[in-house]
Amino acid sequence: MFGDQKVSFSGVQPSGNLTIGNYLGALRNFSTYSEEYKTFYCVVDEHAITVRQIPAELRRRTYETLALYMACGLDPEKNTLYVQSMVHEHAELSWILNCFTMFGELSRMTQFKDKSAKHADNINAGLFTYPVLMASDILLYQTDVVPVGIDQKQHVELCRDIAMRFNQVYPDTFTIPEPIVAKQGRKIMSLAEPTKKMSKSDENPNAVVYILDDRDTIIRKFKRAVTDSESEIRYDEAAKPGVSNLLSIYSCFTGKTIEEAEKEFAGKGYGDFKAAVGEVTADALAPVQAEFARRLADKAGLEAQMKKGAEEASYYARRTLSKVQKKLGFVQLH
Ligand code: AQP
Repeated sequence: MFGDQKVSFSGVQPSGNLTIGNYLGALRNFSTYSEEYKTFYCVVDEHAITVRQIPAELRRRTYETLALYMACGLDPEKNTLYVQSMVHEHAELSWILNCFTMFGELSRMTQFKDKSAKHADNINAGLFTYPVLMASDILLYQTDVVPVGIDQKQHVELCRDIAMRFNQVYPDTFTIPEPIVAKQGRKIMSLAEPTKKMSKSDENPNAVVYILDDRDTIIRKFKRAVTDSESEIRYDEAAKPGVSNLLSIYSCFTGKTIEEAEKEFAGKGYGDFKAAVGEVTADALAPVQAEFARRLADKAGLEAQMKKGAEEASYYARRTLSKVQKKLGFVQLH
């Protein structure tokens, strides 16, 4: 909360091409808050380097992610859209909050366990303390709500614990944020291994539908999606993870309930069903892709937005960081 205005904050890593998981679980929900809340949406490039990145690709994806924010309906006049590394307070608060976060807490984070297994040759300290930087991102803006997919809920819960611990020692410092996890699209699964989350860094491109995939590619990927050896189109995550994931995606893109979708496909084969999921996905993404292309072509416009967004964000970030430094006993020169 800043003054009497509630705050929404979230971020997306430019660590790969964005997927329909990122879109349905997070991005498309960001604009829900644009009218009533003060909103900060950040391209979290500092998080992305916990895994090795190719510099030219990281740079390109940073522009693309910002263009996608706008293409997903985030008006830069109503939302503060910026790049994390351009606001140095994120990294500074992160150091301070490291001193308020327990080793045991970080060891329990599921994403750390998953990513350290996947990148066994590079289990760096940043991968371990990633949730502290994320807590800093959120707490700098006195955030009330954090719209995220279910995989990030554990990190927002840790952020709450860190904030409460800090507030206990230094009262009234941080607003305690709430994770907001959408009912639909909270965890879109891989098309190749539907018990695994769809991730932008997945090495198998057929497992993932990217927001920017063309229509034919989208339809082809859905046609190849792993299902099961039955023939019934029914939602049952445990017994039929592939079909259930496709039903969720269909329901997210059409606005129909799962029950309505099940009825619509009763008696139909998997082939028709998969083709229909591909069609509705391609239809829904077409306007986002067109707007993305328009925004991306205007490099100077994106850079002007990066500058403006960083200036706006810094104003709020500085206020919180100064408050924290003062409470801690750091000397303030005026
Ligand atoms: N499969 C998903 N279903 C629903 N929501 C998802 N999100 C990610 N994958 C899914 C949500 O997207 C937002 C941005 O995610 P992120 O960039 O911060 O990183 P992540 O959660 O680690 O996402 P990825 O795609 O799996 O990235 P990589 O492969 O780099 O690790 C978050 O709100 C997230 O919940």
